[in-house]
Amino acid sequence: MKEIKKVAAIQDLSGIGRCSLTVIIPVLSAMGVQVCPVPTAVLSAHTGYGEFVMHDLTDFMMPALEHYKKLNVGFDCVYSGFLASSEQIDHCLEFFSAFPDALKLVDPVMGDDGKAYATYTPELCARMSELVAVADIITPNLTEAAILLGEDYPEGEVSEEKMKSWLVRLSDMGAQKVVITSVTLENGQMATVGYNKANGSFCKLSNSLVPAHYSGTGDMFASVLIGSLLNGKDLSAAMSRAADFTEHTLRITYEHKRPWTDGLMFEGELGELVSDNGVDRCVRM
Ligand code: PXL
Repeated sequence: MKEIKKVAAIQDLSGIGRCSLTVIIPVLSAMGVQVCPVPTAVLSAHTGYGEFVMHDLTDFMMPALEHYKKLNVGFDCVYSGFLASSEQIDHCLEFFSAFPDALKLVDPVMGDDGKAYATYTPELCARMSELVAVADIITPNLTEAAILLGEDYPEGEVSEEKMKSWLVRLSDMGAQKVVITSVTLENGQMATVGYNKANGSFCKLSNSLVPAHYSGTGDMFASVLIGSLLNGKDLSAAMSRAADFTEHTLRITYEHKRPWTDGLMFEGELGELVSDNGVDRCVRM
């Protein structure tokens, strides 16, 4: 029997509006990967609803880690995402250092469409670079990449040259592999761009634009990326699989005219993730 890989997912649990753990658990399970949630907060609904109830679980994280150490559990990947307080940065750092052999993926969740999320304080955003410094791979969207680099959010189309320079600068902050999502390149298509410092290669992937935005899209992308990497794909093949499945679910959601807060209608599509198919469509930049 194939070995089942384990991911510690340091993320929130939001009851309504598919994002974070309600996306990560089903997606990675469909890809044959076990998710061990380390909830950072429990919310009635994600912060995009404007009104929500949130229970911060900062005090839960270290006792949970101590328990895992006592149990001697190993993780193949430690994946951090939505955090509820700047103290949780310290706790994530403890998780990363407790499992040195695990793939360290930091999704520096902070905002989208040029704006920070409601609960993200300037202090929390400033400290996100501490996680980026210890990561193997990071997956910011364009907004988060701009925040990490202290740049203005680029409205409209951006040049490949600018994205290459941002990828290198982000990688200089720590991670060997950097992927930036939600980039509009000069051809007007929705692009994902990646950099692998180990061999100095850049790649890009274009997807046709779905003219809408939905919550949890970044969580979908990062989950499929992790599942693909843990199933043995390389960075460009994993980016392709993640971007193509994300586009597929975006399109279905758009056709059903769902409100953006509902997130992606992926449940009927999970079967597509079970088989290990997908074509590497990345091209060199
Ligand atoms: O998908 C990012 C995300 C995760 N978790 C919560 C959020 C958001 C974005 O709004 O509010 C609670």
